[in-house]
Order: sequence, then C-alpha cells, then structure tokens
Amino acid sequence: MTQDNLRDDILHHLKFTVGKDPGHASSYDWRLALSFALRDRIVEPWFASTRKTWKEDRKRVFYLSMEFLIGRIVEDAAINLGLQDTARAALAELGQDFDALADDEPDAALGNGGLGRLAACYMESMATIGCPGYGYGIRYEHGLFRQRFEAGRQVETPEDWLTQRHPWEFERPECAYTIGFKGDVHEVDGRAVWTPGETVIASAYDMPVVGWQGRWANTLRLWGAMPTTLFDLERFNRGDFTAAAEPETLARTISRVLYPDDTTYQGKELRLKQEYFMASAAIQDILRRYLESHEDLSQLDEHVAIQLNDTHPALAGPELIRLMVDEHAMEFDTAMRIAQGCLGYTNHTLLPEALERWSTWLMGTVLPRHMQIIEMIDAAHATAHPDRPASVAIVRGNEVHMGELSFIMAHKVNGVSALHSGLVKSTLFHELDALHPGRIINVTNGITPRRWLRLANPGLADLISETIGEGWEADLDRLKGLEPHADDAGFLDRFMAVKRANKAAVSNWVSATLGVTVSPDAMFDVQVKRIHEYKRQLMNVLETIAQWHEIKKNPGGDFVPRVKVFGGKSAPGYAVAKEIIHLINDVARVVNNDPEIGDRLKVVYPPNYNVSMAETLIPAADLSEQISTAGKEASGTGNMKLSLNGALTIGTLDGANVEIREHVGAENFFLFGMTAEEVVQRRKNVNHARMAIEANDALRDVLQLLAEGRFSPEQPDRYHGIVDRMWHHDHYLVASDFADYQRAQAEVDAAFLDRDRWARMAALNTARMGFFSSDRSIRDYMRDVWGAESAL
Ligand code: H53
Repeated sequence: MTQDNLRDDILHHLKFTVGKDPGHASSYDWRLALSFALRDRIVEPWFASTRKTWKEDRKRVFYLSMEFLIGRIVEDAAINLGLQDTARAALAELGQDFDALADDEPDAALGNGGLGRLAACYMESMATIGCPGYGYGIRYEHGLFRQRFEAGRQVETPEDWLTQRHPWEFERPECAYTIGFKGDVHEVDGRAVWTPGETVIASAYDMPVVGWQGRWANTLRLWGAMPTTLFDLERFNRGDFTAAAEPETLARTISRVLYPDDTTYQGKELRLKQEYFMASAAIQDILRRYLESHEDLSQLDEHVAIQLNDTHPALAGPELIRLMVDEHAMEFDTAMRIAQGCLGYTNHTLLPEALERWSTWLMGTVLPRHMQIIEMIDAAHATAHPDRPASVAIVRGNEVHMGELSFIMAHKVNGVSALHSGLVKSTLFHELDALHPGRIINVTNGITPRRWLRLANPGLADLISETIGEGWEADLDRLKGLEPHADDAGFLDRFMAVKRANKAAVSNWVSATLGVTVSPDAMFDVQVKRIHEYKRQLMNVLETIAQWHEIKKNPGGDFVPRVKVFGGKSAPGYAVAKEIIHLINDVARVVNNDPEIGDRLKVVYPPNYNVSMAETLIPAADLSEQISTAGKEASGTGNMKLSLNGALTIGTLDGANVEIREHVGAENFFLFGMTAEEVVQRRKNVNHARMAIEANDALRDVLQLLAEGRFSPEQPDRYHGIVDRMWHHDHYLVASDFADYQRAQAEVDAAFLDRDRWARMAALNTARMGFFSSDRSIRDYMRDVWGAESAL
C-alpha cells in the first residue's frame, strides 16, 4: 500500500462516497474519506478470516456483552494495518493533518467503564491472535452520557454519536430476527408454545475488528431494534400522528440508550428487555450460522463457545435451551448438557448491589417461557444435587438470581484477578464451588498494548522499539528486554524525556480547556475511573485537603509539587458519588486560586473522562492511584494501563494490584492499607471510624475544615453529609486506611525527589508489565474455557 494509492483512495471516497469537492470539504468529510479508505483495507483480511474459519470448521467464540467501550477507531485501525505513517503522509499531501482528523472522531461510548473497555480490548486481542471470534452487543443510539460541571456539580447531557455518519459499520438489514416479549405459553401436543404479546426485530450492524498487522479480522455485530409492525398509515391519515408512530417508538426504545450504571443493579423492565433482546438475537444468529454447515445441534458444544460477560447476557442460557427444546424438539436434559458445554461465565464483581436479580413476577410477565425454563434448570440442578443448600437455588425469595443461573449454566466460571477469583470461590459461590469443584478458575484481565501503548504513547513506543527492537506489540513479554537498560542513565534520560513531553502536552491542554496552569515538573498524581465509594476518590481528596492544610500551616516549607488529576463520571442517580464530584471541584477551586499555594499543589478535574481522554492522561501520569477498599475492586484495568506507561502505583492489595506488585517488584510499588481479611475484621469493630479519626490529627482537621464550610463558603453546610458519614457510616474504611495512605504518600514524595531512583522504578514498571497484555488473557480463555485454537 503506497502513499499514492492511499491518497487516491481518500480522494476517491471524498468524491464518490462522501460527495464532497476537496475545496469545500470539512475535517469531518476528510475523516470519513480516510475512514472509508482504511476500511477498504480491512475487508480483504476480514473475508479471508471468515472463509478460513468456515472451511476448516473451526471452533468459534461468541463474546456476549451489553457493553463495548470502543472509543475512537480511525487511528487504531491505521496502526493495526501498519498504515499510520502512510496515512499521515498521504493526508499531508492533501493539506490535511492526520492527528486533527483522528481528533475529530467521536468516541463510540457503548459502555460505562472497566467491563465495557475489557470487552473492547478482548475483541482486539482475539483479532490479533487469530481466534475466530464474534462480539455481540447492542447498537445504542446514545452511548454513555456526556458529563459537564455546572458550579462544580455533574450535569448529564445526551451523547449522540450516531447523529454523524458511522463509517465503520455495515448495515445488514437481511440479517434480522424476531424477538418476543410477554404473551403466554400453551401446551400443544405435549409441547410448549409461547405466543409473545409484543415483538420487535433485531437487525444486525457489523463492524470489522482488525488485529495487529492486519493478519486477521473478526466481526463485532451490534443489534439495533426495529418495529415489527410498520408505520400505521391508516391512523396517520386520520390525523393521529403520534399513535401512528407508536410501534416504532416502542421498539426503538430498546436500543435507544445505554444504562449508565456501573456496578449497580437497577431492576428496570426496559433493562431486562434489552438483555433478552441481545441474548436472543445472538443465540438465534449462532444457531443459524451453525446449521448452515451442520445437520443438527447435537455437536454444537464442540464447535461453539459462548462467553457471558457478567450476568447481563445470562438469558442466553435459557434462550438456547428454549430454541433447542421448543423449536428443535430436543430433550431437555440433552439441551441442558449441550448448553453447559457451550457457555462460560465471567464474574466481574462481588458487590451485592451489582448482582442482578429479577422479581419472578417481572421475569414471568416479560418472558413467561423463560421463567418456566429457569425453573426447570433449577429443578434439574436440585435433582442432580439432592443435598444442595437452599441458598444456591436460582429462584429464591421471589427473585431469579442471575449469578446462580449463570454459574449453573456454565462449564467454567471465572473471576478476573487471582485475588477476586479466590474470593468468588471462598465467598460468593462458596457452596456451588463445593458442588462443582474445578468449575471456578481465574483469568486475570489484560489490556491491549496496541491502543494503550503504541497508539496512546508513541514517544515511549518508539523508544522501546529503538531499545529492544520491533514486534513487542504482539509479544509483550519482550518488554523484559528493557530491564538491563534500567541501569543505563542514557536510556533513563530518554524515558523521562518522553514522560516530560507527555506531561507538557497535558499541561497545555489543561491550561487551554480548564484555565488552570500546571507545571510539567510537578508530580502528576492521577486517579481516573468511575466515581464510586469503594474506589475511594474521597480518600484522595481528603488527603489533598490535608496537604493544602500542611502548606498553609508552613507556607515557607519545602513540598514536592503535585498536580492531583481526577477523571470520571458518576451514575446519574448515585447521590453520594455526585457529592464527591462536587467536593473535588470545590477543593480544586479553593486550592488553585490560593496564591500562597502556588505550584506546590493543583487540582484538575477535566469533565467527561472517556477512552480518548484516558489515552491523553495515562501517558502523562507519574503516580497511579489504585486505592480501593481491599476486596472490592474485582481487578481494575486502568491500574495496568498506567503502570505499563511508566506510572508508579500507590495502591492497596486489591484486584489485579496484587499481581501488578508481584510482577513489577514490591520495591517499585507503594503499598498501603488493610488486606481484604483485615477489612472484614475491622468492620466488626463498630467504632472503627471514630477510633481512626480520633487517632489522626490531620484527618480530624480535614473533617473540621469541611464541617466549617471552608471549601463551600457560599453554602457552609454542603459537606455535612460527608463529614457525618465519615464518622458514623464509613463502610469503605476511608478513616481506617487514611494514616497508612499518608505514610505511603510521604514515601512517594521522597522517591520523587530522587530523580534517578524514580526513573529507574518507572522504567521497571514498563519493563515488567508484559503479563498484563490482553493477548495473554485471551490465550488463557482459549485454553482453559473455550477450547479454541488460533487459526493463524
Ligand atoms: O469490570 C472490570 C474490572 C473492575 C470491575 C468492572 C465492572 C464493571 O465495569 C461493571 C460491572 C461490574 O460488575 C464490574 O469493577 O474491577 O476490572 C473488568 O473486569
């Protein structure tokens, strides 16, 4: 692919696909033309991959997820095709700037946070490895809301990525399935017949996902909902315009919006419909594909692996059984065995508020046949395990428990980090584990190094290639080759020069967008993730206040300059998280405008943290805050991105932090806080918070400042709720971990002052993160769960 070819293709698409004259084309037009030209290059490997999988009758993996947090696509595609430099040069000839066009692309924000981004990394890794795979999800018209701050408060506005043309999708109107809801079930000749009361159509939209070096491409198939009944012309002609459009409105509601809750469960009927809509469309599509080349479904589990990304797609199990039994006349027991052979279930949380449960009434109303099948699954399990405790039943207390359903329907259940998988075994599914030893396994999460290093941090990526040679992007263990250079002053200078340049770029951006000046020589201390009590952004901001207070008490003192960077959204209905956001913004306003503080402390909180912002902030971080209450963060993946990009972690022994610390070395990680067991013990002391606060003058002062309204003079009682909860309902043990957190922060300061030591530690973090490539995670799944092989 030469520069001339690509230039001509871009011009061709600008003219014939976008319909614009170069003289009048906007950045948007040029970006579309570039996208189409790159997309053309994916189509060949995409077809070739499908043909090969088909011809060799390979086992295929279907990854079902309600979220795919893809982010931008153009640059990622260019990089994986090896065409980034060519595209840059071709565009330059046309008077266009590649980076500006890449920046023009809206994020595909079809996810909330970690779980959705993980699904996107896994799609990319499957394509890189050549694992024949399909992603199934929903084509939400509105992805995750946009976040703005108004007087420091989070305000949500709708996200509308699809108001622009989406050049990466292929519409497949011919690939459509009917999805039923409600109605009733009758018996006809001894067979159950479900007559749905409502139906919608699931219509497919395909996105090719190309792997590193364009050797393989898989499909991400997203379903859009359409009405089954056409527009009611008769009603329209009678003048009843709203009623005429009613079926359409009803149907489209299903794929209208992404639920903005991360790790909380809401129990809304529309959400249940969305989950079934996706699961049913996926299963119908899987069976249709399979039956194109096989006689019947008896060997399905030898050719098909279906992964449930959390319980959200769990209805795939009952739906698969329903289709095998009701439509393909299979015996229930056989259908159950085959379904279990196909299904794997990934658990992503132990938080009780995140575990999905549906009232039997709602399930029975919305999906009457599935409710029967769920009861049959439960009964079959009870029969097979006559001594099973009542607490493992799927249906109990008038609720359907989706965790138990997923566990029982799957042949493998996995947690997402070693610590989390251990806790899944010893707590959440303790009794089921005893009945099914060996079913629970661990697959530690991973991240794709193509997006999170090659794309996000080209300076560091180039330095790595110059130092250890090309090819580490697809074999991340090779980063180990950097280790000997951690003692080479010349290398460390270059390593830190890259970091400095990334920080300078962020500081320019912060100054342009937020009007806050930050020095690139200060330590960039970054906490970016969803706002949640268990992630303890509150502990970070309280420590920030303590630091401000220290400087105020000793204005002539020496302090290591820090920029506290926060990023993240709260669920719209999560009041406590929204108070924390407000507090961070109030603290930022006071601290940043305090002339006595100067460069020694700044707080920045750019609104609307998303994948593209992560790509900017992560390469500029010196310190990575991974400070969740131990036992609460299942894995974390931001922790991996930051460490890979040379940030040192201050963190608790939670989720994948444990394994990161083992890999990078305890001496290159700032550990603090209670362990998961200590957390459980500590909570038994009802006075834990009061005792911790009374023993810590700095924390007491901070709470006093908050109580006095020092950060909200216009409304002095604004943070009384936070102060009160700190004293009396500190469920996530902020107070109990605070002193040790401060101790660790002081160690961070000391290490940062020793520039050489810091550089060495940072470089060793990058060098030792190979294990956390999502390629390794996908290989683990292929071997331990899916029984699938690479087709490359
Ligand atoms: O999944 C990530 C983990 C992270 C965990 C997150 C998650 C969601 O984003 C949403 C729902 C849910 O149950 C869990 O909180 O720790 O890294 C990917 O496994």
